[in-house]
Amino acid sequence: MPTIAADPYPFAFEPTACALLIIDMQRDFLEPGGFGAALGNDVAQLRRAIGPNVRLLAAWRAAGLPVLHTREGHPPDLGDLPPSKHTRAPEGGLRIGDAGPMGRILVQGEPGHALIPELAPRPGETVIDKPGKGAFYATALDACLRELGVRQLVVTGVTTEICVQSTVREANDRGYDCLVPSDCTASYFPHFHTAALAMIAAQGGILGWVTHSDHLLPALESL
Ligand code: TIU
Repeated sequence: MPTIAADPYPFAFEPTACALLIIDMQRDFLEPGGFGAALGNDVAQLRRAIGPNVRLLAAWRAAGLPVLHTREGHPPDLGDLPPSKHTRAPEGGLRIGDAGPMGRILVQGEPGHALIPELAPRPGETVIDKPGKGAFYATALDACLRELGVRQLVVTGVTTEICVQSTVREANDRGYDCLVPSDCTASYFPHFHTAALAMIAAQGGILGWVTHSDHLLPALESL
C-alpha cells in the first residue's frame, strides 16, 4: 500500500477505497465576472489551484480511480435556498439568484454555475449538486461513496476554509479519512487558506491529513 508524505504523519493510501472529490471549481467562483468577483474577491487567488487540479485529475483518471465533482447552487426557483444564506451578502452586492455577468448567480443551468472547462467532468464521473457549503448536506454523496466502497477521500477545490473545510469536517464525522493536497485548494484570503489547512492537520490530524500534490502524483503513477 503506498504511503503519502503528509501532515501530521504519513497517509496510508488505499487506492481501491479512495475517491477524488473536487469541490466547487465553478466559473462563478473562479472566473472574472462571477459571484466571487462580485463579492469583491480577487479570483487570481483561486485560479492558482487550477493547474495542480488539472495534473492531479489526469493522474487520477489514468489510475482508473473514482472521481466526483461538486457544484454549489440552487434551482431557478431558489427552493432550497435558506433565507439566511440569501440575505447574508455584502451590502449593495449581488445576491444568489440575481442576474450577473454569467447569468443568475449560483443558479443551476446558468453559465456561471458550470464547472470551469479545464476541469470539466467526463462521462461516468459523478457530479453532486449541493445547496450548502458541506458536500454531504442534503445530497446523495454519502450513499454514492458507500456504493463505491470508498473510505478515503482526496479533497480538493475551493475555497479552503469554506466548502473544502466544511466537507472535510462532514466526511470526518462520517468515518472517511480525508487527505487535502494544499496546492489543489485555494482561498480568496491566503491567511484563511493557511489557517484552514493547519486546523485539519492539528491535534494529531483531528480532521484529516494535509499533503502536496507532488507527494500524491508519484503514488498514482506507480499504480
Ligand atoms: N465553494 C465555496 O467555498 N463557496 C463559497 O461561497 N466560498 C466563499 O469563500 N465565499
